[in-house]
Amino acid sequence: MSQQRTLVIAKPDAVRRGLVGEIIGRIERKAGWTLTALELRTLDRATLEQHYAEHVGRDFYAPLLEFMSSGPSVVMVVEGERVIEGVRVLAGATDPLKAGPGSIRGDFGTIVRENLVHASDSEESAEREIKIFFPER
Ligand code: RTP
Ligand code: MG
Repeated sequence: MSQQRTLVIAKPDAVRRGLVGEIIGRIERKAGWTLTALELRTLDRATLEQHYAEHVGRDFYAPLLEFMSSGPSVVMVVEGERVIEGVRVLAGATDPLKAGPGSIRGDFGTIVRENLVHASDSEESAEREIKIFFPER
């Protein structure tokens, strides 16, 4: 057993396109995974600067923050067996055209930036990111 927790964001494009139910449904149906926090929230710049600190200086950083603050997101914590790698697999590759069919990005995305979902990429990132969005946990 490898119980983990991860931070997942259904990004503003997912909310605008009515794909939140689809995304949450795929997560919920995985054996042994549980949603332990969930909030609809328009992310402010200060929060996003912390969250995307690793990308400061990249050419996509400014447009990424603009996009991520462009409307409400659904921010969640999901707990369960191998959930960190598991949600990354459900999401698919960063570029939706390179994400396999059956993945969220592969099935619904075309644009690299507007790729529907964020998921923590390691235990360290998950703990860091959960603290940013749900400091009480
Ligand atoms: P995420 O952090 O959102 O789960 O996605 P990721 O690990 O697959 O991708 P990452 O490299 O961490 O990039 C963060 C987000 O920035 C946007 N991006 N745009 N070349 C580009 O225009 C570009 N590259 C990345 C995407 O929204 C990506 O998810
Ligand atoms: Mg990332």
